[in-house]
Amino acid sequence: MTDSKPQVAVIMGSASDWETMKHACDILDQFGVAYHKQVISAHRTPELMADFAHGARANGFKVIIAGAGGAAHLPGMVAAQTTLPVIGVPVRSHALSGWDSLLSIVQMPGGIPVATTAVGNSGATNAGLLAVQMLSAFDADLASKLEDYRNELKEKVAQSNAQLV
Ligand code: RP5
Repeated sequence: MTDSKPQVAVIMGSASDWETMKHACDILDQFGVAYHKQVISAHRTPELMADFAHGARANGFKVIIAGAGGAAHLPGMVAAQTTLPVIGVPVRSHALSGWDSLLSIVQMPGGIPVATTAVGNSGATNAGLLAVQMLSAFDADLASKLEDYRNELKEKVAQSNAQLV
């Protein structure tokens, strides 16, 4: 995390979500995007959730990443109370392996979008990347870093092919 004003808020329903959500923060660190991270529970701290969502734009955030598991209402309920883009990360649950999380987050009613990622760590990684890509629409330096990132992915595939011989 840099010293500049956070552009991204990474929120999660419980500290138990951190093992997943840290993958989003790792990406933001990698791209030098300042972020704020916080546990906010839709069910256990509904007033805090509402205050956060209503104040998010005024507090300077550009994108919100929200991760939750089980009855994962946090992304949708935050999206209902802000017009900032919200990226929802379904955290893998113990009881239903994240099916519950995914369906809770993805099936939003028309009018209140949540950009839902894959379940678990890769979803959190992609949430970080998607936030960077959103910011890159207005930031040439980030756009350039994203090109480098994609080229590194291609290089890794090429290297993995070389290992097949
Ligand atoms: C959700 O309930 C959280 O997002 C978490 O994924 C799940 C379990 O929370 P804990 O009981 O581990 O705090 O609200």
